[in-house]
Amino acid sequence: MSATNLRIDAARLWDSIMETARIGATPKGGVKRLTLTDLDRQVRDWFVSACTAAGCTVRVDELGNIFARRPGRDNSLPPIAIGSHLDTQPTGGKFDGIIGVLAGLEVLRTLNDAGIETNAPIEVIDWTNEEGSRFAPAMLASGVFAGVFDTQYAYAREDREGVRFGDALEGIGYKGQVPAGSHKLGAFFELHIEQGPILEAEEKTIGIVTGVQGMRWYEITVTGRDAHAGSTPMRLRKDALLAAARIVEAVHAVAQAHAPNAVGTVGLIESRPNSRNVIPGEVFLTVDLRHPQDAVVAAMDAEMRAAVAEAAARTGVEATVECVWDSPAVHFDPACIEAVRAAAAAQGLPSREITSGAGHDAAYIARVAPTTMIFVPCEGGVSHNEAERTEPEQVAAGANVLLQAVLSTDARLAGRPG
Ligand code: HGY
Ligand code: MN
Ligand code: MN
Repeated sequence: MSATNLRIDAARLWDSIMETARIGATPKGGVKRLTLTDLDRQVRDWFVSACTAAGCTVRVDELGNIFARRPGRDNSLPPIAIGSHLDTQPTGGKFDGIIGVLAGLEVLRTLNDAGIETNAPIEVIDWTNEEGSRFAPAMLASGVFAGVFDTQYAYAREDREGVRFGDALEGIGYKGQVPAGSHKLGAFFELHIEQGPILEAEEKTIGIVTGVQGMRWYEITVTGRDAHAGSTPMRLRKDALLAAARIVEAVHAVAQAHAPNAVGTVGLIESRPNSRNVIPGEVFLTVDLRHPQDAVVAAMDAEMRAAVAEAAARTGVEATVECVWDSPAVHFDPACIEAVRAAAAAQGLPSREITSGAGHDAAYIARVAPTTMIFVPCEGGVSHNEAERTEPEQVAAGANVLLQAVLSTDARLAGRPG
């Protein structure tokens, strides 16, 4: 069989997804597998064992990124890499991140079954802490690999209980010795569910991802004064939660002002002392602003900061705003994008170009290697939700485009016709 007609084993890939979904399975059918928890360790162990059984050498870097390498004809060449993440949101689904890692494993298994030797090595990667839900910011470990953050910054990041990233990493036994970013990648491909409604609405099977929108994360602390809910007149209150409510409304208004492509979200809010008969004296909340154009993100930043100051003044409280993450818009590599387009066309799969609304490790890896992504639809565009769903046929179609894009890129980089 010619390599261009090679297809993955769809049932084997789906079984792998369903098997790993049992690690951290939630009663509502989702997966809760926060980064650097024992559940993360369990799925990592599963992944390392499966890659080892597929004949790979496995290395772990100092951020816990796992690199499973299948040798090629010329192992002096930088590997062509495939990857994504195995960590999930607290109310995550079975597919976000996971299909990108397991489709990479399926590509290795398919090449093994067919006895195909690629020119360059192929490497499948699990990037630590893509979600940023437990340890902000998101894409932390791929960011260190790409030189955006340094290792000590990552190790010092704390979760809301004050646990340090470096200690949690050591705790699950995945603090490797390989310096982060110490090897080159010949190219990087990431398969992911779209996590939005476009592909399903347009009945497209493949998203040819051309880039990722710009995004910024903020931490806001509102300081008022604890006081008695019964004996404090309204005019004397310094109600931090009232100011926070006004800030939530303002974030929504800033996004609406830059419709239709801007989004703004307050996702995490902690009110203290959180007692029903105490006026909240302090509130901690997060803001997530995104737009495909960096200039608009900057404008939204200024408008949000002004709105926070106005809400604080109006409520008689103080508010501080700290930008904790700024990920500029990213444009992927034209040759990698073309490899995805050609593979989808050759397999007769309806496709369309799309910019990613969600952040992905590919956004940072694009700084150090020719990179692109492949999207497949998810039901109702719903993700970061336990009901997240895609179909076996859609995952298989994405994995077959991934396989063929990787093979054609390997041929192109070797100077052979694809
Ligand atoms: O936030 C994001 O877009 C990604 O899911 N970490
Ligand atoms: Mn993801
Ligand atoms: Mn996610």
